Amino acid sequence: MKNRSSSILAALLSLLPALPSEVMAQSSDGTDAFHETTAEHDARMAWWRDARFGMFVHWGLYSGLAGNWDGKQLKKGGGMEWIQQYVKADTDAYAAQALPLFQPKPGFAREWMKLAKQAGCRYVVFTTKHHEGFSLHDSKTGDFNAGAKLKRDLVKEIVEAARAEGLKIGFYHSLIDWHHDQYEYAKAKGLPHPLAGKAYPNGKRDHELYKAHLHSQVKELLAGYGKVDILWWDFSSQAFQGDPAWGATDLVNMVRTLQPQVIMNNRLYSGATTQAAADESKLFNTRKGDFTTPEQRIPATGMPGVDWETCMTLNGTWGYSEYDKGWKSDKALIRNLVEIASKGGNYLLNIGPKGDGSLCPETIKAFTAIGRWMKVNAESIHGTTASPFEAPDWGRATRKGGVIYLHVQEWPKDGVLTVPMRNHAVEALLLAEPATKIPSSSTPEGLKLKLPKQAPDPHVSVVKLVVKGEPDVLPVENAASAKAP
Ligand code: JFZ
Repeated sequence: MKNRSSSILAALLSLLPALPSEVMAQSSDGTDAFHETTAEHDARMAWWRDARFGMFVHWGLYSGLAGNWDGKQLKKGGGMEWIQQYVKADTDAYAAQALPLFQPKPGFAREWMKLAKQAGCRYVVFTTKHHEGFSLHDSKTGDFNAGAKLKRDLVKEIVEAARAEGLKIGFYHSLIDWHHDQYEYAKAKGLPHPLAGKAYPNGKRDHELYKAHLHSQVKELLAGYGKVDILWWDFSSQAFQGDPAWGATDLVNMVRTLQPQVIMNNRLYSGATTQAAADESKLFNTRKGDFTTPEQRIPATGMPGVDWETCMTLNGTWGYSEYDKGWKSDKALIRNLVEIASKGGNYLLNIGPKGDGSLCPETIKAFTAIGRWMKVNAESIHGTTASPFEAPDWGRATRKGGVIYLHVQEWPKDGVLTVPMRNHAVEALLLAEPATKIPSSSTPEGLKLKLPKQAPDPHVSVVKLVVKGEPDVLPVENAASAKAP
């Protein structure tokens, strides 16, 4: 029987109004483990919002296969971390080919993290386990992991290398598992599995046992490696998600107990958003994750009030393929970073190291080019918020309080840049040539800046513009129509 004082307390508590500042309260469908105020939420998200740029790493047994099956190129195209799915191999056939080719050299992760650091990345998210089911840590749960197979703890090695460069740590963890013998792929509608449509080789399966495996490995990962800053789940379908699929409520509760400050994506409940949805920002629900993950694309506009991160490959594959030569140009990568920052999002740019952990020259070249640009222009990315105005013809912008960073992509032929704002300039200078002051004048069409003849950067030149007062923005049509005839 309940005692009298506790029932009085319960009665009193029920009289209290819901706190208006409380976001992500327990929902009726029990999907939420976040209990925090808006202020607490903003404090937890602060470093992530400032970061704007991170490195994604896809590295696992598929990396050694490098796009080959039976010793020859499987097929054209990307997504080679899915090779087990493409060839419909069971886990034994897959491991027999892939394991011997996965031979991490000592100290492999140091090169990744140095490359990320010099590029201006603030965080790194790496695959602790991809869909193939092979865990990179020394797991006591099962025997398909680096500890059991290689006598290594690759998660520890990667985390230590990242910390040595001062990078925040993100764990990608696949919910989908093509190895575990209790994963009931027949129930996992809408999710890939190499044996889909075939009977379970072991007769019956009990998905609850897979969930227990998932939870216990996540627990090892979150309890054993110090502070974890990001958990990047991957992925669900509408038909298979949340509690039935992954025991999401319990999983998130456990995660938040072990790592109260961790930031999570929403893929415990949703798929990869490779397609734009008309009401994308409205679909987002902070009860189901801290940020949403447009994949291989940049949303058409920003999503005010929604935290989002575009993840993208350098070529067409997440996991290494020796055949994929469709590398994005330095210009495209730098402009993507600028575009994403101008819309208030983060850019998570992928590398796919080889089976020995080394990087191909194209990967090094790409991140080095970004680093060269960031060395001059990082202050226009880190700690900024979205542009106060729509993208003008000449490029994009970001903002840091009273400072507007103008990312000039099309250098004006007449040397005059029109900024669609009524404000007066306090100061304007090029980040590449800070000693040269840029003359400005306020006109009805906007703020005109007289730029030097030559763009200092072949891809994006950045003007730092300090203005008086809140941005007083002109509609971009007006600013554009004000161009010289
Ligand atoms: C997922 C993974 O499958 C992929 O290997 C990679 O890790 C990426 C970051 O995340 O990508 C997906 C997931 C689902 C679809 C497409 C890509 N989908 O449903 O079309």
